[in-house]
Amino acid sequence: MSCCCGRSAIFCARGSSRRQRTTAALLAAVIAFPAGSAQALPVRAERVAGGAVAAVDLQHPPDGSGRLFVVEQGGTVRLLRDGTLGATPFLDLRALVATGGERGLLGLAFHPRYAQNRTFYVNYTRVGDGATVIASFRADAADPHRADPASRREVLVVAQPYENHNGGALRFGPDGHLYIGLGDGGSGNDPGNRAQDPQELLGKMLRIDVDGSAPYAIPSGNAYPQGGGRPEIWASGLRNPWRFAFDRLTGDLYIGDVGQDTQEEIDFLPAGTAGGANLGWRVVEGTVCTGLPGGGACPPRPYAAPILTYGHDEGCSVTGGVVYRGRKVPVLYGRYVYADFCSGRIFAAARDRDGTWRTEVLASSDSGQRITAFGEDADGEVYWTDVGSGQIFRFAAADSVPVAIEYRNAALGHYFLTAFAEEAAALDAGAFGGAWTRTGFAFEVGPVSTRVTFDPQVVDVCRFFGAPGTGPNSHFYTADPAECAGLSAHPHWRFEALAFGMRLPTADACPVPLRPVYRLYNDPATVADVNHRFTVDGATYVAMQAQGWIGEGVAFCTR
Ligand SMILES: [Ca+2]
Repeated sequence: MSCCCGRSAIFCARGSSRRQRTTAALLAAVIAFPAGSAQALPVRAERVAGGAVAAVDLQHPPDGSGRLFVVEQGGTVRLLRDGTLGATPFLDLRALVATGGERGLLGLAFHPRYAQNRTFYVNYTRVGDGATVIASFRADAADPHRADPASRREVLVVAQPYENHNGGALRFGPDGHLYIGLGDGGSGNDPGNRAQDPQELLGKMLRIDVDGSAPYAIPSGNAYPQGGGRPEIWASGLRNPWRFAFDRLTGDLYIGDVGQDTQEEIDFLPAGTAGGANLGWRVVEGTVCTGLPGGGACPPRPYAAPILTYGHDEGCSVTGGVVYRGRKVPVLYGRYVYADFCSGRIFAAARDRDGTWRTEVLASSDSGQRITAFGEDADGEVYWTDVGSGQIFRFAAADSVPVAIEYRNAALGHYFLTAFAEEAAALDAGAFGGAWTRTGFAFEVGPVSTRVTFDPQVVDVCRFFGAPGTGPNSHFYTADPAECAGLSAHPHWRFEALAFGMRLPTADACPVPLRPVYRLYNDPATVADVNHRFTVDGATYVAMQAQGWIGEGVAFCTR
């Protein structure tokens, strides 16, 4: 079996026959939405910088400096500040790194206490034998924009039998331990069955304690505490986990595992997952039994199934991404964004209430991009690297469309919507008694007393607050002028604001391509605290009624 264009994130960047877009076209690039889709999220690509050479990772140090660091495959790490990549590298490992194809300087992770210890870790394939090296460095004590080359310490070296499938990412988990993703060693179909071999580090997710004894200690809770396998192994059955990341809010782990010939997959290990998960390769590729001998039968042996897969009709090499936790694109909040390197598609996935993962195409193959990595800045804004053009992009809200963001206060059992940026910032900062958290639900609205871009027939929505002690403790939103006037005169309800503009439905329906926002409330006869809730999801609307909420029909229409 030949390898590997179509199997790996980087390899296709070299010698790909696929036509590259011109730089001029990319400078004007806006993520292309699928034509005619009413579900498309109002998101666009915003160019941040150009001039990166084979950028494969993008990380920020937790030191309050606001800096971004771009990892270039050839062996350099450069600072990205104010839209410019520094000419002088922060770190230059070109003399140590074997590069080309899937080899190179492949990953960077800052120590959680970087602000104190100036320590970071890199993952590269070394000159000579191409072995994977995990090494630590420190920033120069006198110059925070320069690493001290003399501070290099080898943490771990893993021999590589082939040039491809080196994995490459390394990340600190919420437990403070360093996670290292290693591919199966390469070739095709894992000829050594290494991913299922507990005595091999290849094809695994390792987990080590870099703060224990030097160069590392084995944390408790790895896959083989009683022996029977290498103690560094935390999870097995990976083919080529090129990029993986932890959700900064929840600590959940998402792994993009590059497939062989059939499926690309995203694996999900929620925070608190015990060591020892087996993600299936080479017995299973995505959800498909390969027929190759491995660790057990397929089925019935229970391998951890991916949450998301796609076939090679949509791409050929998954680039695992991150969960968006930024502020600038509310509709992306809580969604896992990832891409396919070959097709240029960008996806955004979220989990429904019933546990089903659903994914939307943010950018079609028209994006023309060759996306190798996603990364976050300190604020949770999400960037990505396009090796085709050497540019770095980030997500931005399309057309500055206002969005109503839903919050929940678990102590009050109370939902709240706001489209005011200042109010959202205050809630995020813990004002109003704290305990308000974003639910991840948001919908597009229009500005007050002006016309929304997507619809001319927009009215202002009144927001009321029912104070505790005088009746139901709740917020209430209505776009009905009669209801607005009536509640304004009511002794319990206090008018707060014109919240946002919305298109009203006609006969409980929204004109295509708009979609409905449903309103529900819970019955004061059955609960102590009365609440209103809005949702754009018809299934949620039905499910909440089954839980006792009273459906009031379509309140607004949104895009
Ligand atoms: Ca798998």
